[in-house]
Amino acid sequence: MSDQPTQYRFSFGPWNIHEGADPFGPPVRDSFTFDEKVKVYRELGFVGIQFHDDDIVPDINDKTHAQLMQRTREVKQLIGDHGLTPEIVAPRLWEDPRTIDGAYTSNNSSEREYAIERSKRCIDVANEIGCRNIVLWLAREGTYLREAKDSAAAVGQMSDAINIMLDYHPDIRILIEPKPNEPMDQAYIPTIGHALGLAYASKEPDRVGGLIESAHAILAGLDPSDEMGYALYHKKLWSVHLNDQNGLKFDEDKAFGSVDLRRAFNQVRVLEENGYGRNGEFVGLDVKVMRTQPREISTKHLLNSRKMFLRLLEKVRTLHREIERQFIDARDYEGLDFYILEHLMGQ
Ligand code: XLS
Ligand code: MG
Repeated sequence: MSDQPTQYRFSFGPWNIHEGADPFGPPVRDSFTFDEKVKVYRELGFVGIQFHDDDIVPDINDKTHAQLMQRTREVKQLIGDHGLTPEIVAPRLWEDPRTIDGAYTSNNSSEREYAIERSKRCIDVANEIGCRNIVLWLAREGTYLREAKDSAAAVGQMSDAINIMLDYHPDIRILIEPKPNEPMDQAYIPTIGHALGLAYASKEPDRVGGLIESAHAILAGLDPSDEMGYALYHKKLWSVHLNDQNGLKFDEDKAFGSVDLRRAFNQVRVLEENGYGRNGEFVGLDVKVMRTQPREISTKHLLNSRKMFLRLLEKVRTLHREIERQFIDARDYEGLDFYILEHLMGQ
């Protein structure tokens, strides 16, 4: 296993340190400022930072281009001073009044135009901060009510938007992050297969790939490691958002491995065995701390998720391949099952 990377690089986004508000109640912790958050990355063992465009430039819609660039340069300097690399920038296309009914797939043409303009701003910011990965979490591209939109036309609208972005800047890559629901009842791009369909339909398939979030795959009723394997085969797994999810409910973003250790093990296994990270991909976490956690210890979920990845990596690397092969050859999957369980339990 000597040709495999011993060191993975980890990232998270500023929204992963948060105040604990949920749809039923207000914040329960005081905020950390952006500058305070940036300081804790290295302490927690993270070197990559994931961004939404307005994490970098708050109130982005109200800024002139010059202000946009100025603020971006300040953030670039700040994160650089802390030794952090910007991994991704994602346009936040779901909070503006103009994206109530979708962004690229809104039924209103001026709202669709806003979504394109906002995406271009996001690309300007990404370019200035030195990041070529644009993540599209297509939050509101879907419906509450099937009859409200034309699902075939919607695919064309998303495809057109992707092509416009590719044309807008020759260096960027687009990473589509699928999710089957929430905030929408049904999203148009629920799985990585759908995402990669859009990638191949684009004018430059080499510049469009995917980002898989564990919880999103689970919400789609799928196994995240198989979703990852699918994208890895296509050489289109350009980032991951590891986390965990307790069944089919709201997107919980629980600490990685906290619900299903074996499911987490298999995600680490598929990444490790297929050379994930060798082309500079980060291991991203998209995790939320529990609402009950006091402010001063509200970053433990990040620390623990990273630790869990590394502990499971050890488990992947110390699996006896010969024993595994013998079980597989004998088609003794009961034996293999118990071997894996014992290995995970430390025996
Ligand atoms: C939400 C998504 C979001 C993206 C970035 O469910 O996970 O946080 O990762 O826009
Ligand atoms: Mg995510």
